[in-house]
Amino acid sequence: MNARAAAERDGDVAVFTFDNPPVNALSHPVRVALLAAIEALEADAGVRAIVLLGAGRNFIAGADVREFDRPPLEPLLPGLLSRLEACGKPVVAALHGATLGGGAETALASHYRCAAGDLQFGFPEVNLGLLPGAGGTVRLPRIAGWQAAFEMMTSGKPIGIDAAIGLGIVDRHIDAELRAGAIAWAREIAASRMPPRRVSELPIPPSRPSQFEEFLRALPAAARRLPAPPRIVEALASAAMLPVDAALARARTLFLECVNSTESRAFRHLFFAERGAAPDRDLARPVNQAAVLGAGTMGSGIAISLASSGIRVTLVETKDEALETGLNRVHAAITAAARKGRLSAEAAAAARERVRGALEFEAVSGADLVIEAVFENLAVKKEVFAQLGALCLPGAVLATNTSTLDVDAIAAASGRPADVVGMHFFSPANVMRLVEIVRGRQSSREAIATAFAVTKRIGKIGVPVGNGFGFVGNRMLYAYGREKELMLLEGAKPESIDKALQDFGMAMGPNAVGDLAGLDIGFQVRREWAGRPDDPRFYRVSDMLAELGRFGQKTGRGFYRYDGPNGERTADPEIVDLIRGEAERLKVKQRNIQSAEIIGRCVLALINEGARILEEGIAASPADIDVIWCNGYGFPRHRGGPMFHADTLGLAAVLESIRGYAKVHGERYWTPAPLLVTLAGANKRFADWQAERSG
Ligand code: T1G
Ligand code: NAD
Repeated sequence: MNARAAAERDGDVAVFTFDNPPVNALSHPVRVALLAAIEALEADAGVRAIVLLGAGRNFIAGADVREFDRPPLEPLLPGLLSRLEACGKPVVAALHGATLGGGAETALASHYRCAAGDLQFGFPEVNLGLLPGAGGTVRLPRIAGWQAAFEMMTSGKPIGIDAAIGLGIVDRHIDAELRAGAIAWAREIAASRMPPRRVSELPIPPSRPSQFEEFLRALPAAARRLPAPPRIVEALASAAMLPVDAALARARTLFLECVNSTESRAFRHLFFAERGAAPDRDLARPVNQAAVLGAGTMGSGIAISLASSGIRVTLVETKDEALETGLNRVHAAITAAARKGRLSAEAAAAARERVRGALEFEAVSGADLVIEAVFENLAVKKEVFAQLGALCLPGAVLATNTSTLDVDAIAAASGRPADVVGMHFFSPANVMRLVEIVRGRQSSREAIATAFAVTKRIGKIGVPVGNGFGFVGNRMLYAYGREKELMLLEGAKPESIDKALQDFGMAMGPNAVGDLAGLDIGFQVRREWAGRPDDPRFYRVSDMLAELGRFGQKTGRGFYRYDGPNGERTADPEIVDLIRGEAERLKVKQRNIQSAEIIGRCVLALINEGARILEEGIAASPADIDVIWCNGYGFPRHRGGPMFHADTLGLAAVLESIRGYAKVHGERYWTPAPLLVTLAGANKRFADWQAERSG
């Protein structure tokens, strides 16, 4: 980061501009420059007031998160902001765009705050497993009260200009040119001889005796188990009970406890992994018109994302009622997004306008990008891509949303494999942020770059993966699911397996996920899977349920029953007998299985398969696997993803456990990946392997 931060004069007002692209993070050079400026400007008789401003799209997006893995360098932010607040001349913070974390704390340490309409003011530290460590827990409640401080700091969600004014955080809305408006106001303040208004000198707002216990109880159970959220409450409680300096010092101590926690390292690992550079950004082709083939579960979701992000979409179907169902789903979702305030009424109307339906295949002929989401059947997809190859514009990118099929075979059928890529969305496609971008043997750099550019434009995270059965996510899912299926046969109940993995932090247990996605989908895929293990126990329980028509939520029964008054999920005693019968038929002895074994077998199966995927180059880095599993499969973010978690456990310990399972359950599924053996033997981590490869 080439940090530039300097003061310039506008008559008797000095303007200090934070200019540290891309987000004006408060990196060490910026802090050094700010401290020097405060001392120089305070001593400069010609200066009567100081304005703080951010260059580019944001004021300040916070502390420099990259610096948290290095020893802290003076001046530290807490002390620097106390020095800013102590400045003898009025300091006006002129806010716009992202004003987050340390940026929000800088604003609160200033004496007056004005802002432009695009303000995003907040404390997202909790998303990084941290707490506001530079005075936010002391200053914000003095202005906005305890409830607002608690909500803003534990949700991590930013607020806009209206709410910021409503809470008294922002004193003045400048809708003209911000810089000029702030300078004029600063001059006004100086002329009025109003003393610097120091927030930390404001009275501590009253709090109820049980205020902070109530806050702790209000935290979701999962948040209570993490380091940061309870410490945010403790820092707020300290601010209510201790003098300012003691409260600031307590917040700093609690911050350091968080920054050194495994959980915060995991969150920070994902923060940067999710912002991995997209390849060949400048090779991306423009996409103004898209077409989506198939208006089913995925096609309609993909169309919603495209239209809501400004891209015109033609939704193509074969049958009238399928098209109508799809279009209704699209319009209903856009209306719901407007109702929830995710889209303004104008944006929703514009998005609806961008979607049109078609029953004739030729409707794809004008598209810059076609995303195919028809039945998961190779013959059907080959037929479709043969037509696309003939009909589409030269240079149009042809993407398939297949979950498991061979992208090279599909590409070959088009006759123009260079234009074909996989764009594997996750259900519901208008909600899930992940897209696996599959490079075929002949996919061009332009086609791949275009897929990444569109993925970013629709607000999703694109991860590059190689072509192979199930790519990265679904291939690992099969290893994870294999173990849960075997443990079902060995006597573990569906609800026990799901509870164990949810306690581990998975967003949802694998049996409940199966019922949600539809057990018929997986059954269909396994039937067509040439590489299916020749083992009668392999996914036998799911196959049996599908054969019995128990597809899950869509049929009211799967691993669970959904026939309660509100369709809620309940355990189904009948399932235990069904499985016992199958276990007897397969001569699988049933026993009591503990949570530790359930978690161990499922998670280590993930890690071992992940190591194989890295060896084969299907994933480019362990971090990519972590992004896929945390954004596509609900792997707990505070564990950083399967590969980061493996490094946390230690690869030697992981290998030893896998060898232990091999002794009990056989080497068929528990042969350790060679990469794992090598790294464990060298006492290295997956992160070291990645660092050596990226030089
Ligand atoms: N530190 C270092 N790098 C950062 C950064 C930060 N705070 N924020 C963003 N970047 C990098 C990012 O890695 C990417 O790099 C580039 O900037 C653009 O980011 C003491 C402890 C501001 C809303 O949590 O939410 O202050 O990939 O792709 O979509 O109490 O970035 O280009 O090399 O996300 O326009 C609290 C984090 C810090 C805000 C812009 N602050 N940032 O979104 O761009 S902790 C945050 C964001 C703290 C104090 C505490 C977003 C954004 P590259 P981007 P964007
Ligand atoms: P779906 O059955 O809900 O929808 C498929 C639609 O394609 C149907 O409406 C059908 O009428 C239409 N269709 C079939 N042939 C067509 C053709 N020649 N032209 C136009 N439309 C045609 O299926 P889905 O769940 O949306 O899955 C679609 C694809 O997405 C599959 O490849 C699947 O593997 C993949 N996928 C599914 C999920 C999921 O969770 N459902 C997740 C990721 C990827």
